[in-house]
Amino acid sequence: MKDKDKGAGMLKKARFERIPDQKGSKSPSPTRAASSSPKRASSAKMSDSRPQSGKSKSPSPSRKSSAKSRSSSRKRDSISPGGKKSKSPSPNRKGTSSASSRGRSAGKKKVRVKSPSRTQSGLKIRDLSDQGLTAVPPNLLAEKDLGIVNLSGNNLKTLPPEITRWDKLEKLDLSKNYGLRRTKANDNTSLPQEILTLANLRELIISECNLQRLPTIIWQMTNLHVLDVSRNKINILVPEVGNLSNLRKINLKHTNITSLPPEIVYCQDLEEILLWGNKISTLPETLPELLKLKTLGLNYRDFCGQMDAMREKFLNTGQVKSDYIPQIVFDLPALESLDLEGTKINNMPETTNHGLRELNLSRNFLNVLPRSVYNLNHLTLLNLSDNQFSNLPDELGNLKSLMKLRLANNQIHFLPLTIGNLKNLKELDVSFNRLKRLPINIKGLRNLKYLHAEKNDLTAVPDEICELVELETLNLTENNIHTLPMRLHRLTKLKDAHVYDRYNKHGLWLYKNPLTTPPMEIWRTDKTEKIFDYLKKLAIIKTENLQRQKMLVLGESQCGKSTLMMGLVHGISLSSVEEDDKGRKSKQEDMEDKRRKSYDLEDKRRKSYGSNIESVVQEHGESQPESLPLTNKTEFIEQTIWKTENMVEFVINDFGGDDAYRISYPLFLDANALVLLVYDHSEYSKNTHQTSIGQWLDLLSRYTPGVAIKLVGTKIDLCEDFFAVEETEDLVRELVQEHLENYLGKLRMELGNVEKDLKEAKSSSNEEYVAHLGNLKEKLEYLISKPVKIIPEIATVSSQEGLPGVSKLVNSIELLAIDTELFPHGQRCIPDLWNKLRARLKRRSGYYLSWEVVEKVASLCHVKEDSLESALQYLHDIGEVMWFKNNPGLSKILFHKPRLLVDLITSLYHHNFEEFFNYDENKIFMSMGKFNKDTFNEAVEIFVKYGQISRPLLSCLWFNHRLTDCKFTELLELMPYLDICYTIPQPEVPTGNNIKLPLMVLPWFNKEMAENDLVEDFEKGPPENVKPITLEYKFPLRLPKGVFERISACLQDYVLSRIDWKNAVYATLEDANFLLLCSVSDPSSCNSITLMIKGQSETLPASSMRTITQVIANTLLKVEGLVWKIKAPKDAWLNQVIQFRKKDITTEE
Ligand SMILES: Nc1nc2c(ncn2[C@@H]2O[C@H](COP(=O)(O)OP(=O)(O)OP(=O)(O)O)[C@@H](O)[C@H]2O)c(=O)[nH]1
Ligand SMILES: [Mg+2]
Repeated sequence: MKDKDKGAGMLKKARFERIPDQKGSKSPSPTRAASSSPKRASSAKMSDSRPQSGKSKSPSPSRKSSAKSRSSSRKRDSISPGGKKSKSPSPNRKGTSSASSRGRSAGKKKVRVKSPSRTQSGLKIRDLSDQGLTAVPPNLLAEKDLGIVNLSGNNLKTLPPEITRWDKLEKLDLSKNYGLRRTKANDNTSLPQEILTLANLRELIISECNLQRLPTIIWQMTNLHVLDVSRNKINILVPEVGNLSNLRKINLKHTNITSLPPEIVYCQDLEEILLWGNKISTLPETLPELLKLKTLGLNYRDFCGQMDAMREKFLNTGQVKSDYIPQIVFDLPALESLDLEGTKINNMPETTNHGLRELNLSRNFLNVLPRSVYNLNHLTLLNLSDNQFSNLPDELGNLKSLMKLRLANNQIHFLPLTIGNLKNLKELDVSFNRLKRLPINIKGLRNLKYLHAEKNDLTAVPDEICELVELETLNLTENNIHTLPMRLHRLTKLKDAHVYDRYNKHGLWLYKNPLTTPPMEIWRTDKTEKIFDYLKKLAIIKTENLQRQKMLVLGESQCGKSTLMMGLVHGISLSSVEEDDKGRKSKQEDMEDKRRKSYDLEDKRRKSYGSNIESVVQEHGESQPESLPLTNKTEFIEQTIWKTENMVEFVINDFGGDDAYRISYPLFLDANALVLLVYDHSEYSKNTHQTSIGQWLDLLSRYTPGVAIKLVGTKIDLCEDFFAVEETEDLVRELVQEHLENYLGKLRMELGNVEKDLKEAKSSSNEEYVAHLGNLKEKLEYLISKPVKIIPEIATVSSQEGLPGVSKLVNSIELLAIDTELFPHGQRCIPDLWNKLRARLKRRSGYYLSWEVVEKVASLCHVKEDSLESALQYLHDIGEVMWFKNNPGLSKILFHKPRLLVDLITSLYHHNFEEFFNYDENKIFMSMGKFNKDTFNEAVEIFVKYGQISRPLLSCLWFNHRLTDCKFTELLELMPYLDICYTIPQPEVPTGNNIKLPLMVLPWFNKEMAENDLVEDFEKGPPENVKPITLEYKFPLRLPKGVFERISACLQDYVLSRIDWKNAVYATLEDANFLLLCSVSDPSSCNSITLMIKGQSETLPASSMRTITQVIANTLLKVEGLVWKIKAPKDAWLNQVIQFRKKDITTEE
């Protein structure tokens, strides 16, 4: 019998199942078969003393009667295949009648299964069953290489001597040949002597041949592995069966035998003895000698025989002991399945059935189990239903292999707490008991699929049940439950409610409970969605102190992020935008329309977003300035505030996906935020994985380890059909999983390498290098423990009409926001003073506030010094301010109007420079910058090629900000702290031609590559005859985009002069020159950076080295998930000139 998980769990009547053998059995020693061991003698003794044995306690008489009544009530309630109804009101039934009728019709029709024509070993298979043959056809006898011959259902009387030709025959089926009948003991005609020549014959089927005696020749066929003699009324199995020393399976069903000869144990390889359909009264005492016997198929009920009511009553009340099941049954060491259902036992002896996988003790009078049962560590099924148990011991938790535990119809008041240890449990049936509550440890049953707790006294459902995410059925019918846990929606596999699946209650069942939450009109349903929606809403509404949270919307350019935000925030779909367009514009403008459609959408977005962002609008202090041409691509970041209908509030940062903006991402990434990682679901494939999802996971792993990520697939309207959407979803899941495993795999491999290096380094007395490796090891361990958290459920949406999937996404975002495991900071009680602080800070003018001002404002609001940091962190988390607490350069200033910071950066970075720097369309360039077309183009070229911006050009770029000279200078001073640029001091006397003179440099825009011979030039260059010291920074996970450029920007404060390339920096310092070079031409795929440094002489330029390495370290350390290893000469380590920890840079002497 196969173990079917599905449906099996819901069977009302206890069922007993076999699990296929998974254990290999050893062959016995040849001596064992014939020996008469002391054990055999002792088991014989035990059996003799049977009537006196009796260790079990008698069950209390009072329990018995109520057990019976509960049992009968349960039966009344159950649905029978015959169509008996359930007491529960009108539940839905699912496919029951059709299934049964299908079953019946299949039974009538005789289906002939076509057998394969060759065996696995390549021998022929010949099926001549049911052909009315009276003799074996000569052509069959002539055939060679026969492996299997099926002659069943014919009218053969014997086999001819020519069968000797079937020398390779492995299996012979002679069943249902009634002519083989044989009555006399010495009549061998049915099976000729020649059969003994078939040395390869392993399986002989001679069942249902009307034999009264088995042909004696069988007992000489010692090569047989399988012998089936079932359905022949032979009455007795002769001792000669012991000759078949290779026998593995013997089928003796319906043979009228009443016992087995003791000699059966000489068949030491026996794994299976089938005895069903016989009235077995005794078993040989020697049976436990069969060390491989897995299956003993017999009806154990026969042992208790016909029982009168009086005896049954005595057994029920424990006044007599039920010792009629032979002790040897409990001593079969390899037995896998023991079915004692309905054997009326009231005690069970200690067992040594160590191989037991299934134990069915249902429908008995048991109230206690022997201790040895709890040591059966292979047990996968334990059925104790319909007994008299009132409790179960803690040892139940030892049965770690259990997959099915059936305890229905007992009088159990409490489940032991150790039940939570049964990690493999898939089915737990505790219905029809007296449980008042389920233990909280139930949350340990992570694999549980079916939980039946019908008809108990449960007054509540523990919240922990919401952890059982595999649950498909939760039957709580007829209890005393008033409220369902609010997090029940986490049980995503619990989809149906009040339905039947093959006569069994399936899904969530709640009938006959005094439920008020949710109310009846909600819970009476056949889909749990309605119930879950209600509970979700309730959970959100009931969440106290829910603070506004930050949401980062990231993904490839044009994947549909901003369009989705329109749908999410305003319910506006793409088609409604198009409708609006049509209403407003004439036909002649069609061409123009198409060109500008994207701008309108952008305009619309801006307007709608704007209406929601009071604080953001206020930050400008005036209406939106005249805007330069817009495209439908987001420029850097669009910020908006979104409050859902259920009052969950977010500040959304919708990032422009274009590459141009990547350098500034890190400032706005935040590990406390919820990330929506958006990708185009219609275009997703293995090939596009890296660009659409992979690179974003990498980015987040580097900058925000541990961040929570919700994957959102857009444009499902462009997918072929529903199945394509689902298929892609599976692929996304698979590749994302693979991606993260690869990432962790790399970290683990690196950790292994570092540990090895560390061992070697420890013996080299190079302390500084050991410290560097130690740091690296800690970082790797930290990152391994903190991978990004991918929310398992992927949202698939479309921004077309109806916004399919969007409301579900809103729902799941709301739930994520109240998940305290993901966002522990999301619910906190905030002192009123902090809100006062917020208001006062916001009222301040300027782009940022110095720390002194912040402290002053705080003291005015009575926010004490020791809570100022927490207050600012809170305001940062809710998006009201930006405070870079861990950034040494920025930690002492506060961006109290984040929108202004965004605008400042946005004005420098554009994905569409050509469109943007259109001299003819923008009078600003002429009036502000005093450019003519040529000088303008020249200045622009210098900017887009080398990243150098002159003062007039910068004035144009910042035109929107309407800056006074003073403010201009203030911002210019601020910019380098953002690590994206450096400034160049200007001559004190204006030169007049400042149109090309660089004022600010953004290394990100530098497109010029270093020449190949740069290293050689550096080595030969001044000071000559000094060999450079070379340091290599190795990045096993590659350097994220923009990091090299940020190092380049940060070096500016410490160098006297410099030359920049896209992939290199050459600079001079007081006492040294250095060259910093990427390993490959593209810094974004660089896995190592080389630093070459030359002092004035051969001595180490210690001070310069410390400064440069500290600048590099400080920049790299801002990337929390980045790991790097420094390769440097030992001398440099010993002199401690290589900096790798976070430190302020101090210039020596
Ligand atoms: N068919 C279809 N088109 C969509 C959907 N969502 C967005 N689009 C189109 O995809 C294009 C890009 O959409 P955006 O929302 O601007 O993409 P984005 O991800 O914000 O792009 P960036 O701002 O550049 O990062 C636009 O032309 C939209 O009309 C959708 O669900 N279905
Ligand atoms: Mg966008």
